[in-house]
Amino acid sequence: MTRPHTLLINPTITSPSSARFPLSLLHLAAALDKTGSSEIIDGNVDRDFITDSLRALQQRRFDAVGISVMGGPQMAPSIELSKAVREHFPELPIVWGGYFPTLYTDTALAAPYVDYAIRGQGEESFPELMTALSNGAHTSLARIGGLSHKVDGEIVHNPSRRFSLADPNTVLVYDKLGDPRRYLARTFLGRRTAAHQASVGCRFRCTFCGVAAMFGGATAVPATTRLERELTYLKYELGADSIQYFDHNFFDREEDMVPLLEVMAKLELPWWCYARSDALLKLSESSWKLVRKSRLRMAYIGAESPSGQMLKEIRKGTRPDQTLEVAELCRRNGVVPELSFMVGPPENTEEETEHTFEFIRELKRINPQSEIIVYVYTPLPESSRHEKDRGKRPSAPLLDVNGEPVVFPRTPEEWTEQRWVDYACHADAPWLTDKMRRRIRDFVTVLRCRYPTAQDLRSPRWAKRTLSVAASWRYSHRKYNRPWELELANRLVKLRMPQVSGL
Ligand code: B12
Ligand code: SF4
Repeated sequence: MTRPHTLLINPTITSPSSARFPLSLLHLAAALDKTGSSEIIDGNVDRDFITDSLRALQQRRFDAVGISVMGGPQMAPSIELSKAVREHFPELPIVWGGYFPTLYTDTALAAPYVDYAIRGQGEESFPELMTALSNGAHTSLARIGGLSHKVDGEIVHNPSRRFSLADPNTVLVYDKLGDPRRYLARTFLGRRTAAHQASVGCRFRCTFCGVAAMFGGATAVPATTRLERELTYLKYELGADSIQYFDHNFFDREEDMVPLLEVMAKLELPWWCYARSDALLKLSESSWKLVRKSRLRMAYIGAESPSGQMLKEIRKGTRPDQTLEVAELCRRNGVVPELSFMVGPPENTEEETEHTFEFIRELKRINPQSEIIVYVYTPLPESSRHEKDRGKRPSAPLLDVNGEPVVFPRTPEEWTEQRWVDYACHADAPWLTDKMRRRIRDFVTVLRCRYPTAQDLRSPRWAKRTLSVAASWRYSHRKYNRPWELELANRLVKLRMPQVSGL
């Protein structure tokens, strides 16, 4: 049996200074290396990643390339890379994995340069696919869970794979990234922040969320030994001084979290995570003690909406009063809550948006340190939801600004159009009028000038202070419209937005 060789590629999505460990590829590499070998090229640090990928393929034998693809700004470079590989190595199989091919499998496979799509987690499906490909055993493809591919021009979806938390039993293969220290970034948390994902998945099924579509309401917590092994390596071998946890929803059941918090309290690395208001409110005082000891600095909480009705419709499972309460709880515990909202929903667009602005003001009164993130509500198409959830509580048909049904792209190329990149980034939606877009932009401009984010380490303090003073009369009198003077000043100072990528 031949040992398959795989080239794993993360197409560029962000700048080298914002690059974090490409955890997807590190996990895949650990799994692939059990039965073969792998190399990683990360387009976030390697700006010539297409040329370098082609060079690697020229110099060494690979059985396939595996490309990690997320909707939004990563689409265009993913297409460019795939086309280049197809042109120069027409026989080489191209495999797409990650959020885009999981949520839009048929769309990914509609492209002539995508041969295989792995839906969901790749640690089991991908090595099985590679073994089948390297042995020419194409008949065994039908048995690979989570695989979608083309048979005689028809797309075939194999059954999904069960959810699992694979432990590679060793520290992730960071050395495959060259010098892993270049991924340690100066952030709000520290001078050398590393990224890590402890638990995987989320047990909630919010209708709009890509995580629910990927995992279908399942979650798994790692063994404490695994967390301790990774953190010890990151702290003592690489010199990391803080951690950004990418867990989809860090605080799950308290009894499961306590052993992890104990490990983290021992290592005392200031941290950031995704969390839910209800989970934080339910945490006992003894667990909060561990949270403080482990130095949680900031928690990203999906507040989504101030409307109880909308929270029910999207199956969020939290209430607006819990959002207000968690802002206060975080204040008492020295944690900055980073609260994200979805404005501009397709129904009651204006009313819901203005209501959200007022609610944000109330949050700022309760805890002025709260960081606020304003997204546009861009639900997933019904076909992208997890198979267990499709058809359950479907949202009303989405209509554009002219009352016509919204038709989602059917090819990867269409997803690179600016309006769809904006949709994937929760920055715009087809039902928004120009007036509404302007209103949202104006509010955000006034808000972020009035309360510059603590994550902005670049702008000088005097500039932030000046902008805050300049914005205060607009903010206090609710005069958000056309803040031309703030836009002008902003162009000079370039304040940063609070965001996952901004950390
Ligand atoms: C780090 C990160 C980023 C980084 C870039 C990551 C990169 N590729 O270099 C940055 C900060 C740039 C980023 C940007 C965006 N992100 Co992002 N990001 C994440 C985050 C926090 C961690 C990703 C990660 O490392 N996961 C850990 C690894 C182990 O899991 P994984 O990536 O899912 O990989 C597994 C599988 O997907 C699969 N797989 C992945 N790749 C491949 C490849 C192959 C070949 C195969 C076979 C399998 C496979 O196997 C892996 C192992 O099981 C996730 C949340 C999360 N926890 O996943 C959000 C997340 C993926 N991002 C998301 C989004 C929406 C975005 C944005 C497009 C929009 C936004 N507003 O945030 C932006 C773009 C914004 C912009 N204007 O640039 C969503 C995706 C949801 C969706 N509907 O698609 C997530 C889930 C966050 C969320 N909760 O909403 N992101
Ligand atoms: S929005 Fe948050 S809580 Fe809801 S499914 Fe997604 S990750 Fe889980």
